[in-house]
Amino acid sequence: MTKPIYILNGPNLNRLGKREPEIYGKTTLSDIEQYCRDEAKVVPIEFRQSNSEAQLIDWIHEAIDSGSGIVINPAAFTFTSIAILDALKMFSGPIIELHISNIHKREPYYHHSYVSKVATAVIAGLGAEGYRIATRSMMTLIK
Ligand code: CA2
Repeated sequence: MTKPIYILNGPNLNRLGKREPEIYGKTTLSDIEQYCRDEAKVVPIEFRQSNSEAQLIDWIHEAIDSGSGIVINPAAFTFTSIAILDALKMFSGPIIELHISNIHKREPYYHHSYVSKVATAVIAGLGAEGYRIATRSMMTLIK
């Protein structure tokens, strides 16, 4: 039985499609979940979102025990959370850091990612399509 790919989403991403469509597009997180499931086909996906740092860390621990790969859009925790970095360091499989927007084109406080220190790859600026690409790439990485 293939171990699941964890696709974890951080704070405010549950509001996607509802504001700032010029930056984040009009696609909702539930549309994105469907893109990932369609792309993954028979590979199981654990698609989760939380506004809580502690919850995200608990899910990373779950992935350490039961997951094959982690795709993570940590949202604002990207730039602040050494706790998420520490949790990801314990994961032995591939990690894809994902951002809908190109964080490097934005304000300076979006330029330094802690998560990039442990990411196998980083995707930024491809909009919701980035999730489809991340899912496809993760399936290659876990083979
Ligand atoms: O581009 C991304 O995916 C981000 O990770 C999104 C974060 C931001 O802090 C990062 O710099 C880049 C913010 C997510 C805010 O969520 C929204 C949800 C709906 C509408 C607008 C923002």
